[in-house]
Amino acid sequence: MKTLIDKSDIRSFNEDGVVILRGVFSEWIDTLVKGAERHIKNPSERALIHHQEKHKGQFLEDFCNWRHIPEYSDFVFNSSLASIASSLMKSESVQLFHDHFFYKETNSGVPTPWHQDMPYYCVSGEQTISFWLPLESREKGVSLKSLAGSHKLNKEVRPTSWSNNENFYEDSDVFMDLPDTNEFELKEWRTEPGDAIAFNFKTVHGANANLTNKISRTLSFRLLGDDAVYKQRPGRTSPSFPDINQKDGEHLREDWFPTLVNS
Ligand SMILES: O=C(O)CCC(=O)C(=O)O
Repeated sequence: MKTLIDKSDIRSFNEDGVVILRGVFSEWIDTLVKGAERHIKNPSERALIHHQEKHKGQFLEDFCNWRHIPEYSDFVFNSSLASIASSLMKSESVQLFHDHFFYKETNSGVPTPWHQDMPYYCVSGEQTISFWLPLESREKGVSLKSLAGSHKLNKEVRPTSWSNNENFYEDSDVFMDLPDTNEFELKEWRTEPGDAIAFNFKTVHGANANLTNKISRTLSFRLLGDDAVYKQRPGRTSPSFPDINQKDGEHLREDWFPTLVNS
């Protein structure tokens, strides 16, 4: 069997907090495109729509759909996703956290601001990973951009609401301001369907607006490693799990967040 990742990928993921993996999911693209097409016709009640006055296109994001989109669950349970995650995170166990869909229509004009994912989540830990999978070819300027090493900041970056840039939580003193992005090495790549950008939940990342005449569909799959545990946040998280009924420090409940690997 072809080795999908090597030691230098593992080193980059751990040192930079982000790595590009070329062609690792090529054989899954038809399945995921089919899932995305099904998804666009039937977004969940969690879906958010972002729009900017002067641009005609919309930017839709949606979360946690693997249970009702069979192509997504096929990918989660039957692809190499979990085994790659285990190697990159150096974790014996891999648990599914959630899937996140980004659908940007042509000329949708809404950027994804610089942010870390972790502070929006009811989770803490060092062993976390997201896989960002573009379903079309993406020029570097409309691909994911990340700040190398930002996963090692000693405080979490204050989360904001993407629609109005206001603080996401009322009590946000425990967070730091977004650091000067120019002080980090920028990691961004032209990407093709089948490639994945893997990054830690604490890596600061963002994406420019889609001002092209091509649609842009991306799936991010979020996974947890050995040391990831529940963390109560000072308000509603994104995605939110209102009835989760867990305490700080507990492993996330298996019935909602299945274990994919436990070696
Ligand atoms: O593709 C995008 O616009 C942003 C992706 C992102 O923020 C993520 O996957 O966490």
